[in-house]
Amino acid sequence: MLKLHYHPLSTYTRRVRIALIEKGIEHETVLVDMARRAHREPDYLAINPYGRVPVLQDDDLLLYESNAILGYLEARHPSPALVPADAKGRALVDMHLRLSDIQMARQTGVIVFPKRFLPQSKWNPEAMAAAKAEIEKHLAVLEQQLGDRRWMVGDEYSLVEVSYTPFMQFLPLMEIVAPPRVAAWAERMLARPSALETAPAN
Ligand SMILES: N[C@@H](CCC(=O)N[C@@H](CS)C(=O)NCC(=O)O)C(=O)O
Repeated sequence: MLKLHYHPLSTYTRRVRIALIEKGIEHETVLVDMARRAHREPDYLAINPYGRVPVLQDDDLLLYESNAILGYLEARHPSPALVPADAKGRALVDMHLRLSDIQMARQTGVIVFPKRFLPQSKWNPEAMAAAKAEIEKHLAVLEQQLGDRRWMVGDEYSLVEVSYTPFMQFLPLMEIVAPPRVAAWAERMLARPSALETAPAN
C-alpha cells in the first residue's frame, strides 16, 4: 500500500493529502517527528536525502517532491481526473504547477515559516517584504490568467488548485489582499472538503 511520510503542519505535504482525498486513494501515513529532528536522522535521510516531507513510498519507489508526487498519483489513479484530457490543458497544468513552486511556494515560506515557528526577533523583515512583493506581482498575473473562469485550467478543478490550496490558506497571515478573481478562486478551493479536512491548526 502507498505510504505517505508526513507532518501535520507541513504545507507541502498538504498538497499530497488533498490529492489523496480528492481521488479517494487508500494509503498509510507515517508521522515524521520533526520537532525531535527525526527528519535529520540517518534512517529518514535514507528515504529522502534532503531531509524533508512529504515522501511518498510505493514499494521500491521513493518520491520526495510534492508536485512530482501529484503527477504520480494522477498517473496511477487517473479517476477522478485532476488534469484535462487534451494536450494543451495538460501543458497548462504543468506550467502552473511549476509556477506555483517558483513564484508562490518559495516566497510564502520566507514569510510564513518565521511567522508560524520563530520568535519575531529572528524574523528578517527585508526578506519578508521582498517575498510579499513577489507574491503580489504573481497574484496580479494569476488574476489575468483566470479571466472569468472558476478554475485555472479549463472548466474543472485540477492539480493546479491542489498545488495552490495550502499556500492560498496563508494569504491572511502574510497580510496579502488578493485581487478579486484570485480571492474568489482561493475561497472556492479552500471550501472543498479536502481542504477543510487538511487545514493546519496554525
Ligand atoms: N520542494 C519540496 C519542499 C518540501 C519542504 O520544504 N518541506 C518542508 C515542510 S513543509 C520540510 O520538510 N522542511 C524541513 C527542512 O527543510 O529541514 C516539495 O515540494 O515537496
